[in-house]
Amino acid sequence: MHFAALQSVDPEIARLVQQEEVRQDQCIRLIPSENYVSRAVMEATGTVLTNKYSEGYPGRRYYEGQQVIDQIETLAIQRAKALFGMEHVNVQPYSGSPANQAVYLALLKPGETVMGLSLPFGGHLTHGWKVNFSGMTYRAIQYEVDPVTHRVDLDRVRELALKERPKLIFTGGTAYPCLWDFGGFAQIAKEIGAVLVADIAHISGLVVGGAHPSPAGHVSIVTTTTHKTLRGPRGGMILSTAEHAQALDRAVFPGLQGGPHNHTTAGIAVALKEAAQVEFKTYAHQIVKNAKALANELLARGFRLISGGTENHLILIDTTVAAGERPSINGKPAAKALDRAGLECNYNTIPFDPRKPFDPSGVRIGTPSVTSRGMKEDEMKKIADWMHRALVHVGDEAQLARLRAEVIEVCEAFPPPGIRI
Ligand code: DSN
Repeated sequence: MHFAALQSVDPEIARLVQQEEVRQDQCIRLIPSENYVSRAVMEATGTVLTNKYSEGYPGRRYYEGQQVIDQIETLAIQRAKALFGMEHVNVQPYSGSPANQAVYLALLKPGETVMGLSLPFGGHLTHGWKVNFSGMTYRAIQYEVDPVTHRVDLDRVRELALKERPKLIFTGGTAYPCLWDFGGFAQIAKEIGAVLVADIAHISGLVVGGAHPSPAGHVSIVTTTTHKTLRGPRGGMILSTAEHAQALDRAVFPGLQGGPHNHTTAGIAVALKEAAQVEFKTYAHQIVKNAKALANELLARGFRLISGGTENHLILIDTTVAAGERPSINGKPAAKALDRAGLECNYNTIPFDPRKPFDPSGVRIGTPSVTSRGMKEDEMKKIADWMHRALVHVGDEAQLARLRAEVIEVCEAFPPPGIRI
């Protein structure tokens, strides 16, 4: 892209932005929570909307001059309601953690009980993990996955829920490669009178594209980021039944935040319009097809995958299991070697990990970004092969550089949205 003004005012930052653009273009981005936004989304976020304060909500603001901003926020809300099938939407949370924070503020008093999937088992910090505000402020009960299947076992969740009586139950996570049974959770929540929240940050694009069951009709509250599979700008949303609308809106503003980031709201509105197109359904289904193809190719090369594969966009690999010429390697050095070969991922804990989160046993990969650039099953085979070879040659910089060159050549044929298309 051209940054004429930026180039002239601050060539140092312009150069770094351009370097990042090239980096994103020339590597296989496998971090499952990342994506490439379209040029339209990027244009909407880089506008005069960033100049405006709009504390409050459409029609009820604390600043004048909202003639245009109100229309933008209303469009974003209407589009989200239609796509997700929920009665109420707040598009102002700055991201996923603030969205979840608002849910707590609206529904729980400090010391009351929340239940969520434990972080080292694939959950999220804000679902009650001890070093997060959620675990420090509330009484957090954490469920885990089954040691054999690596799936959430609803019988155990129910047992725990009946014993601990949480007021709030979170579903959702960041490293869970299986489908969520929102209906099953809803029955448990109903039995104990808890409010059920679906944090669909990772899978919201799959949900609107019909590639993952929707939580609508099962849960009272849905939270999501907007920049993962949904392919919007960095932001957050809370969607709910009418019953919780007022409390959630008050929690976001004035409870937690000041003025909404209007340029982000516009970008979210554009992304939601894109997600309503038929092409997005094809995209969402291809993400899952690619993830399954990649998982199968990895299994064929002897990789140990948590849950044995994937049902969504992400794959969790236990890199400590050696196979043939590939040695046992911890997640962190594995992720670093893969990055040097042009395959960007993150190291991650695996269920029942004997190692620490900063040096865990696995890596987490996913297919939203490579699918956005048009890669399909054939390229997944190449990626699995590159991953295998990079981990065979983990300390061999010349081999990693050779792989890097192959990666760049293949990337050249798949222009990423927002960068070359
Ligand atoms: N940081 C996000 C992820 O990578 O999954 C979750 O918030």
